[in-house]
Amino acid sequence: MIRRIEIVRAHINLVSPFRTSFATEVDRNLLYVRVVGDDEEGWGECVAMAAPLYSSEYVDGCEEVMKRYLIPMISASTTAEEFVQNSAAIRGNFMAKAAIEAALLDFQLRKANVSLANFLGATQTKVASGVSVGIQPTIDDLLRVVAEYRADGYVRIKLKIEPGLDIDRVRAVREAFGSDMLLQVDANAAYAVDDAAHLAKLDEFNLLLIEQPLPEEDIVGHVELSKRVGTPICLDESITSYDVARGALDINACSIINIKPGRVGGYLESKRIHDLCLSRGVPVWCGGMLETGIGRAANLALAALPGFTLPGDTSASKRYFIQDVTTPFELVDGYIDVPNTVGIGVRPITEVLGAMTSRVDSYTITK
Ligand code: OSB
Ligand code: MG
Repeated sequence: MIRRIEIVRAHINLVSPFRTSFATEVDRNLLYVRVVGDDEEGWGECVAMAAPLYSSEYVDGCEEVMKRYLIPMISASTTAEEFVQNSAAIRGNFMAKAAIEAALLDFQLRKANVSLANFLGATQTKVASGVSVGIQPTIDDLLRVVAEYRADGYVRIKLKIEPGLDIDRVRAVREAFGSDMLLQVDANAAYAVDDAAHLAKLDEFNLLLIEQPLPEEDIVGHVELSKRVGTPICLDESITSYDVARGALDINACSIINIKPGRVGGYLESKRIHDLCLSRGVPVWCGGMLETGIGRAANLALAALPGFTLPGDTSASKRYFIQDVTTPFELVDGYIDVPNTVGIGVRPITEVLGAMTSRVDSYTITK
C-alpha cells in the first residue's frame, strides 16, 4: 500500500561546466519522487533542467504538474502500468510523468523482489559507456578533455557542437585520436535544413551519427537532411513517444534513436520504443540528462536490453559529480555494471542527500 508521495528538492554542483548549444549548466536543480509504503519505498529522479531550454519542460513546472495533476491520480494500490494509462489524459509533461513512473516501478519491483533490469528484459550484465563532451573554449581544451576521458576508458566520445564550433572541432579530434575511435556529435537542434551542405562536411570524418541537428518539431526537415547528409541522423529531442518514433522511422527522418526515459514519459514507453526499433533493425542507445545515481541506475537497466547496440551516455558518476547521492557508478574497462538486486538497485545515501536537500513536500495518499 502506498501511504504517501514525497517530492524531494535538492541541489548538486557539476564537477565542471557543461556547455551545449542551448545552455551552460554548472549545477543540477534536482527533484526526486519518493513513494512511501508500509515497509517499502521507491525512488525516481526527474530529469528536467532548471530552465526550458533543452525541451519545454523545466523542473519547477514538473513539480507543479505533479502536485496539481499527477499525484492526485495515485491511490494506495496504483501500479506504474496503471499510472501510465491514467496519466495519458494529461498532455505532454513527459519528464514529470517519467519521474513518478520510475518511483512506482522501483516501489513495486522491490516488493516483488525483481530488478528493473530483469523486469525490462535486460540481456547484458554490464554496458559499454560513452561520454558526452561539452563545447570547450578552445580546440586545445577539447583535445585535453577528450584525452582524459579516453584515459578513463570511455569507448565512445560524443562532441557537443553548434554552428561555427563543429567541422574544425571534429577534424582536430579525428587527427589527434585517429579514425578508429567511436565518435559522434550532438547539435541539440542548433541548425536549419539550409545547413545541409555545411553538415555534409562532417561526412569525411566517419562519425557514428549526428544527433538532433534540427529543432524538435522539424521531423520532416530531418527527412530532407537525411537525403543530403551521408552520416546517419539520430533523433533525441524529437522523439517524445512510441508513436513519434514509429512515424519518424516510417518517413526516414532518422536511422538511429536516442532513448531517454524522461523525454518519452518513462521506462515502460522506453521499452516499447526499444522493442519497435529492435524489430526493425534500428540501433538505439541510452541518452542521459546529467542524472545522479537514482536516474543513472535505472538508465543502466534500460541500456542492458538487447537493442542497445551503440554505447550510451551512461557515464560514471564522477564524470559529473564529486559525490553522487548513491554509491557511485564506476567505469571498468569501458563498462559499467548494471544494478542487479531489487528495483533500481540503489538508494540515496541518507546523509549525502540530506545535506543537499532544500525541501521535502509530503502528499498523503488517502484513496
Ligand atoms: O542532448 O543528450 C543531450 C545533457 C543534458 C541535456 C541534453 C543532453 C545532455 C547530454 C549529456 O548530452 C548526457 C549525459 O551524459 O547525461
Ligand atoms: Mg542529445
